Amino acid sequence: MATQPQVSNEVRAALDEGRAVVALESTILAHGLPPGRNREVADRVEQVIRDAGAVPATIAVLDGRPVVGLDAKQLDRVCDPASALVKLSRRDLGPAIGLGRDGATTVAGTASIAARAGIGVFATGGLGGVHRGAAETWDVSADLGVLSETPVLVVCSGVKSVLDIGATLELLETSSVPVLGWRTDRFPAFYLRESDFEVPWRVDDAKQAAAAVRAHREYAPGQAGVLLANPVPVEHEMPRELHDRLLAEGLELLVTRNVRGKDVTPVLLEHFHTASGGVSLDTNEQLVLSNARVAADVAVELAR
Ligand code: PSU
Ligand code: MN
Repeated sequence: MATQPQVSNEVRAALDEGRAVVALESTILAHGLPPGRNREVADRVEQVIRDAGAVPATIAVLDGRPVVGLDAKQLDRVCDPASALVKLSRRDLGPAIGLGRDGATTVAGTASIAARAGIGVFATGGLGGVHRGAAETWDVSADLGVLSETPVLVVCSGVKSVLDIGATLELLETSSVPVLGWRTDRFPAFYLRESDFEVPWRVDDAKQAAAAVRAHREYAPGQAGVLLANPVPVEHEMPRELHDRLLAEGLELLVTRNVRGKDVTPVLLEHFHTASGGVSLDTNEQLVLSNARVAADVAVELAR
């Protein structure tokens, strides 16, 4: 028998009663935000979801068990750098669970566990995507492949400008993943509200978003998820000059330090956070909170 996910009582009750549940990832806590701040964000993001009438379910793997709906102690553990949690993409779930290890789940890892637990809506900061230079390095986040095979709505602020956004959007199209812009015609670029790319579809409220998701599940019944792209609130967008400078530095840093594989995203994020004196941290937190709010509103609408 495979290990069953450990689902918290609160999440279990909500799922049984058909109430709205929003999944949350743990990589952003363990590897995307600095210690201390990560724990605060963990609480705030859950509160935003509760305030909107949904139940949050933060997901990680602890002691070889996928946990859906971390409690306060478990969140402490995920956010404590001393736990040294590894980053679990979907391919890492089997080894981590089978060998009884701990880990923080990425979008790919979280979406897989969420779908298995019956959760259809997931909020995060940024989706992984095609890295610049992927034609040479082959560095394409598993988030894209998983989204093409996992029936979950992912609400995020697009993908970071450190990625090749055009290539990422092409791959989403190839994978039959619908991309919806939340009150925008432009695909957002995480720290920035707009990239150079348009979104194929725009929705202006939770009703429209839920209608698109419902119809997608019915008429495109492969197993593809849906991406809902919500730009960071305008007052929290990063100044463009600062952003462009940090991006150039960050990309340079990857080359000089020879960073590869799953370390690329955390190293870039860390550079942004330290070199911006915390400006990017505020942006990061605010966009996650905003995505959580939108995800909860859509989850409530889907549960009607
Ligand atoms: N984007 C962010 N912050 C993050 C991540 C992405 O703005 O913390 C994390 C997510 O967990 C995402 C993962 O699934 O990075 C993608 O990593 P990779 O590029 O190694 O697949
Ligand atoms: Mn990668």
